[in-house]
Amino acid sequence: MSDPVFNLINSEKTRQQEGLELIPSENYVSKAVLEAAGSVLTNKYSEGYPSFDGIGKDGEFWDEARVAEEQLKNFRYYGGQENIDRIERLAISRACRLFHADHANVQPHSGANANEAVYWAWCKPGDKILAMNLSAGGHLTHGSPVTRSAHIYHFLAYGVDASGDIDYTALEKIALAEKPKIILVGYSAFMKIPDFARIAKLKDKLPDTLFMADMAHVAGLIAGGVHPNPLDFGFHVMTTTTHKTLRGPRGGMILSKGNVASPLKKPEHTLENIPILIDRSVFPGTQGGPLEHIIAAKAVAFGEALKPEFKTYAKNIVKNAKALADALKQEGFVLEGDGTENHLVLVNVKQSFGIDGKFFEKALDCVGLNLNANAVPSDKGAAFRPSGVRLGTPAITTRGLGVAEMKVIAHWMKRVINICVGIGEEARLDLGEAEFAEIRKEVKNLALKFPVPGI
Ligand code: DSN
Repeated sequence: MSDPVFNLINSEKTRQQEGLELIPSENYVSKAVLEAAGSVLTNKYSEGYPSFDGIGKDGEFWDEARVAEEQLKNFRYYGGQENIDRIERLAISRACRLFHADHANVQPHSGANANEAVYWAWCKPGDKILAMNLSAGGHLTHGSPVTRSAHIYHFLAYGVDASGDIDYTALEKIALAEKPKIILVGYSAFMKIPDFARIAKLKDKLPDTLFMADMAHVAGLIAGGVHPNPLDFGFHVMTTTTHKTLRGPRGGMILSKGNVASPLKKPEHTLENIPILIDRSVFPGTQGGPLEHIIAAKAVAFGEALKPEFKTYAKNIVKNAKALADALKQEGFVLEGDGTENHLVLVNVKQSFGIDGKFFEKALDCVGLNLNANAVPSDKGAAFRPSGVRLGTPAITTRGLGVAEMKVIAHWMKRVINICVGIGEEARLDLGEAEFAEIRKEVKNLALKFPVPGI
């Protein structure tokens, strides 16, 4: 193909093969997921939903007669859905099985869209939502003033304590005083396992509050059985992306507990009806046509996550993250929370070596190690010059790297720090060119021993 876009895609393939992806929210999908995402399903409009009576239980195993019967009951605005409906039902039923949900909406284009759809399903403008502070590890869509949601709803924030864990006392105090419509648990830069049982205890005193968990980062760990599932502790709703630890295509999803029924009939506004309220909020509330090629790729990824080998994968992600954390500490890096219980490590580079996170991120790019600069809880503002970097093991574990390689990575990172200290500032990165090139060669040699799947 002559379009220069394809040259750039090939260059990106090379970049992925020759470097190591340490961004904790990225992963490498299988060839099957890639094929589904690049399929002819992109040609199809299918606003609406397939019928889904009983889908969480046996949707995957319907016989032809049942499929034909259900086909007459779909809620689509376009014809020609006989294949699309079956694919979307498969995605829904596999997602329900993976996460013990009564219902799954697999249409959100992203995690941000999924979160907004839940807010819109349960809240009115001005309602209160209690979520984690961005600087403490929360996500932009959890109330950052730069988002649309922050202009619609009234966000309240909790943070972390000195140990780096959730400040549960503050969370409970604010929740009981303010009675928010949503309490949101779930983070983008947090290394501990939330105490879902403790938070869900608040349900007795807050009967009109929706308990929501944004599990985008750890969904694959939940699916793999190495992280608790908030839905098992009485949370009503769980949102996630599908491309992080879950290792599917880029996209979002909403899982919920409650009544599952036709989204055509306006349901009563109750917590039991949250699955139906969510369906109406995704479409037509906040999105148009679903991306059925991506939904097909989600279905394929969920099928992969249901296999026993995914449990081994999830276990290895955590094992590698702990090994990486230990190795970084050995090299003198100061870690927020002093380590990790999941897939992610947050390093306070400023406190460790007097270097800011952005400078270190750019220097690591020079050697083919990719991670991202990130705020740490003690940072005040400074979103573009944070003190930390965030890294994790989902992608490198997919490639097959193990504990021994974690030590090698930590040592490369320390060598890059030494170069940075010598250079003194990001504007002079070119001064380290020769030393960076030497490390880059070592990174490439190791990376090529662990091929990227799907390429
Ligand atoms: N942008 C994602 C992350 O990197 O954590 C969250 O949406």
